[in-house]
Order: sequence, then structure tokens, then C-alpha cells
Amino acid sequence: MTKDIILPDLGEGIDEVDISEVVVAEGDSIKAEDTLIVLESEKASMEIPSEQNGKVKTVYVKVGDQIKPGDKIVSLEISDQDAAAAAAPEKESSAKKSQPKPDPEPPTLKPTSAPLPPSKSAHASPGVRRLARELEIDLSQVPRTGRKGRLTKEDLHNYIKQRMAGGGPAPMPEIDFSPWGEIEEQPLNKIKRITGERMQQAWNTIPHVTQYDKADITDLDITRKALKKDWAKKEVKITFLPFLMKAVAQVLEEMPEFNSSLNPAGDVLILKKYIHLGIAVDTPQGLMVPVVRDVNKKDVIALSKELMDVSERARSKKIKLDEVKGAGFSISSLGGIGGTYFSPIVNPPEVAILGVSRTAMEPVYNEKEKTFKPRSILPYSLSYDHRVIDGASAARFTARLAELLSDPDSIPGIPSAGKEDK
Ligand code: CAO
Repeated sequence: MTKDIILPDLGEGIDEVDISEVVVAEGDSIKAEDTLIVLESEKASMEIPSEQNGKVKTVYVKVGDQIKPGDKIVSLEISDQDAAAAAAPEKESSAKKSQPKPDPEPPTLKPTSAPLPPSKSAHASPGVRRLARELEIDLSQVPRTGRKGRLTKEDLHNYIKQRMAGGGPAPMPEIDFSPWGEIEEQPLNKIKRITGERMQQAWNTIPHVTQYDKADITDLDITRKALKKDWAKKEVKITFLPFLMKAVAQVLEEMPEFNSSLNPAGDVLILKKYIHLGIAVDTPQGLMVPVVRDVNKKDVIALSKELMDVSERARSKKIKLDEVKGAGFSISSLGGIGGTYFSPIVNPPEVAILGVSRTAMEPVYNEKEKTFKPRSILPYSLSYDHRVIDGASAARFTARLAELLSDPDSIPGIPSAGKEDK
């Protein structure tokens, strides 16, 4: 048998609405409750489901049509079996037809139990897409609750509300500062714009926590100075950073979750078996983060040479695109400049970053001698993605790093001084 499915009463005084999506096509086999069309009114987006199983014979409507209650949507070819299954409730409802009945509930979106993660290929009605375009919202960032993973108008509204509640930047009004004095406008260069966008996105999407710690590097500094003297003849600058990179690589080998990335759905951790470190370099054009690869396999001298080369090329704009990709963890060292502690922003898709500040002499209590001794103390901070890393793990990371840095013999890849010709 054939049955026409008509638009039911939508309630709330809605009489004519636009069709924003036709989900079925002629020849489709559908089940009761499968969506036939999506309507877009001033007030809401609604999915109109089928009343029963069947095969779509004719589709009477198209996107953009206006439709009112009682209009035909599709005709369904219904098998005898499906007709028999539907017969009982139909009889019941026709018995009720003679009695006055309250307005039927307007069809509404039925959210799935939990929102699905954002997806680049999510289906959304033209109305939702139009609204997203007007508000410059990237739909691939919006969690979905619609049937069959569709992104609904409600999803978009929730996303906007979340952003307005602090999940995103409030637009700054245009201000004319000139009434208060002379000004000059400097457009941001491309590196600064891209860095700004990435940092904003990281700040909005990653729940950041920063763990602060410090290490006694007095003995390490003696080792570094001896090596520095040796290698100065060969014009290799031995700074503190390569020692730190070696110690960090060691901790990453011991605690691999710090060298990982979360998949976009947020339910799988991707652990990296290689140790590539992003090193923040301050350049006249802005911040650049070239990547030093396989840090665990190189010694301090090789790393010093590479660091000199890569930071020089970053400053003279000679870094290739490939050289800023693939880091599993980053270090931002401001120790050569100054400061005591700062909170770096995690560089996604990484999950943690170490911020290093300037070493200072501090009195440290010596238990054995019952006296304070002047020691070189390095302050540092570890910012991490709290979705991946627990506070306890972060504290273990910084404590282990302090342990390594306080004992240069425990850090692999530090050659002895006086052997620079080998
Ligand atoms: N404490 C004390 N002195 C330190 C130090 C520390 N933590 N770190 C470096 N120094 C010293 C170095 O040993 C060197 O001194 P010597 O010449 O006497 O040996 C001096 O400071 C200058 O070091 P450097 O900065 O040239 O070299 P580096 O290897 O420490 O760092 C690089 C290299 C490229 C990381 C650095 O030059 C740089 O650009 N840092 C800025 C990074 C940045 O902007 N981060 C912010 C990102 S978030 O906006």
C-alpha cells in the first residue's frame, strides 16, 4: 500500500516554515522515526520524522519550499508486514480521533545521549551554515547532538553561548586613541598574526596548569664552563640550554605521556617514540619554534652546534617549513634575558612545555654542615594540558628534572672537558 506522510501541527502558532534540508530521496528505505526533512523557523530548527517504515516513492518537497501543516512531504510504499505492524496503533489512534485532542507536541530535535566530538564533515542545514558563516564560526569546531551525528542550530547556539561565557575572546570595540596623544599604527606581520591565532586557540581549548620548580645547577654550571672554555676555540658556544635539552629528553623517555598528543576526539593518546624538541627562538620578526630532532641520540656538543645553526637561521628567515614541524615537547628559555618564572602556553598538538628563567645565586641550607651555602638555582615552570597530565605527574616531572640537573653525571650525553678534539 502507499501512504502520504503529511506535516503535523507544529504548535506555538507556527503555520508556515521553510524547508532547509530534505534528508530522504526517492527509492530510500526508511524506518519509523528516521528524519524526512529539516525545517527552519525564526524560533527553531526542527526535524520531521517518518511515522513508519517504508520505501520512499515520491518526495513532494524541495529545499527552500515553504510548507504548512497538512502539506504532503513524501509518499511511502509500505509492505504488508509493516502495514500490519502499524495497524494496531493506527486503530487505536483512529478511535481517539473522534474525541477532542490537545495540540500535538511540536516535533523537536532529540539529542543523542552525549554530544559527538566536532567533525570536519558534519552535516548541518543550510540555515545553520549561513548563521555560522555570518558569525565567522568554524563548524568543524562545534560538538554535535543531532540525529545521525548532524550539527543542529541548538548545537551552534550552545557553542556561541559557551564562547560568550568565557570560552572565546569578546570582540574588542574599535577605539580611537588619538584624542589622548600621538599614536602610530603598526600592522602585525604574518608570523605574529599566526602565532597570535595559535596561542589564542591553545588558550581557549587547553585546560592549562603550570607547575613551578627549581634546580640546583651549581655542579652543572662548573661542567658547562669547562666545556665552554674548551669549545670557544672552535667557535662553538656552549650555553646552558643543550644540557637542559638532554635532561628533558631523559625525563621524556621515563615519562612518555609528556611527549604525546591527544587525538581530536579527545579519547586516544598518541605517544611518540622519538624525542624532537621545539625550541622557542626570539627573532626580530617574532617568535619562531624550530625543532631539534632526536635529542636523546645527540650529545651536548652536537646540540650546541645545532642550536647555534638553527637559531641563527630562524633570525635570518632561513628556516624551512619542515624544520618547524614534528616537535613532541617544547622549551622556551628566557634565561639569557632574565625573569623569575613565567607560565608558557602549551603549543598544540603538544601537551606540555617547559619555561626556563634566569639562574640566580641563592642561599641553600646544607644539612651536613648546618649552614647556608651560595648555590646557582635555576627556576623553571612546566605548563601542561590537564586533560592528559595529572598534577602529580607534573610534579614528578619537574622533581625528576631537578634531580638530573643537580647531578651532571646522571645526564647522558655530556662529554668530559678537555676532550674537545675527539
Ligand atoms: N640562566 C642564566 N644564564 C643563562 C640562562 C639561564 N637560565 N640561559 C642562558 N643563559 C646565558 C647563556 O649561558 C649565555 O651566557 P654566556 O654567553 O655567558 O654563556 C647567555 O645567557 C645568552 O644565551 P643565549 O640566549 O644566547 O643562548 P641560549 O642557548 O640560552 O638560548 C635561544 C638560545 C635561541 C633559545 C635564545 O637566544 C632565545 O631566543 N630565547 C628566547 C626564547 C623566547 O622568546 N621565548 C618566549 C616564548 S613565549 O613568548
